[in-house]
Amino acid sequence: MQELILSQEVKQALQEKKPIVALESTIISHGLPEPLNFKMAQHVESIIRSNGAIPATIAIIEGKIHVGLNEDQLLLLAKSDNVLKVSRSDLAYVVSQGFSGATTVAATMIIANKAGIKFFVTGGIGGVHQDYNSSMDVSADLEELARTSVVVVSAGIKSILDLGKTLEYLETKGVPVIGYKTDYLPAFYSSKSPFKLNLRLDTVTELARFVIVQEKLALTTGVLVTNPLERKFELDYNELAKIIDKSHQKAQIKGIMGKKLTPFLLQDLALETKGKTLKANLELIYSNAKLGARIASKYYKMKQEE
Ligand code: PSU
Ligand code: MN
Repeated sequence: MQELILSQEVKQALQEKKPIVALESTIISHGLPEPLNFKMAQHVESIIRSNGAIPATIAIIEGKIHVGLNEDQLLLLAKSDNVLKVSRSDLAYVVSQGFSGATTVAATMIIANKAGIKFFVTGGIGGVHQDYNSSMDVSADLEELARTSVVVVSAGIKSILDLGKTLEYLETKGVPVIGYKTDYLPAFYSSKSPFKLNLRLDTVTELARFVIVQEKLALTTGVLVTNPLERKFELDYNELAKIIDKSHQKAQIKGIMGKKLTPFLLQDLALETKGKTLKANLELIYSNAKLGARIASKYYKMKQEE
C-alpha cells in the first residue's frame, strides 16, 4: 500500500488513541489569498490544540502523502503556484508523478480514513453546482461523504452551490447532515439558509454519541456536521445571493468551469464584498476547528469509558 508519512505528533497520537482532527489543504492553496492562507493554516492548528486535539493537515508534497505538516510544508502550500488541486480522481496521478497537491474535502477524507483519523474540519464542502442542468458539475466531495466514514465539520454549504440539490443528493446517499444548534442549513458566509434540516443536535456530547451509534450500526457513510457562523460575522443571505449571481455570470463569460470554478468564485466574492467574505471565511474555519476538536475529544473520552 502507498505509504502515508505521518508527523511524529500524529503517529504518537494514533498510538496513544488521542483525539486527532484532520485538515484539508485546498483552502490553503486555492481557497484563500496570501498571506492570509498561511496565517489561517497555523492558527487553525493552534485552535485545535487548545481544544484538546492534535491537528493533522493533509497534503501531497513531491509525490508523498503527508498527514501532519511542518511550518515549511505549510508555507510551500501557501506560496507555491505549482500545487495542484487534488480530489479522488487526481490522487494517483499526483503521487505517481511526484507532484505536490492540495487535497480537497474528498481527498482529505480518503487519506484521513486510511490513517485512522475519524474527524475532519473544513470551511465548506463542495456540492451540486447551480448550473448543474447544463454542466452536470457535482463535487466529488458528495460521493466521498457517501462512502468514507469520516465526520466532517463544516459551516454548511457555500451559497455558490445549489443548496437544495446538494441536500437531496446527500439524503439519497444516506449521509446524515446535522445542524449544530440550528434547524436550517447554514450557508457558509450566512448562518442560515432557507433549507430546513432533518437532524439537529445541540451539544457536543450528543454529537459524539451520534458518531458512536453510527459506528455501532455499521453505517459506513460519512457524517456532515454543519456549524453556523456567528451572526456578528455573517453576510446577508439575499444580498450575497445577488453578488454570487454576478460572479457566476463573470465565470461564464470567461469560460471558467470545472476545478477552477470554486476558486474563481471565492476570489471574485472577496473582491466584490471588499474582503467581507474573507473575514467570514476565516472566522467560520476557526469556529469549526473548535467544534471539531471538542467533538473528537468527547468521542475518545466516551469510547474509553465504554
Ligand atoms: N470551501 C472553501 N474554500 C475552498 C473549498 C471549499 O471555502 O477552497 C474547496 C474544498 O477543498 C472542497 C473543494 O473540497 O473546494 C470543492 O471543489 P470542487 O467543487 O471542484 O469539487
Ligand atoms: Mn466540480
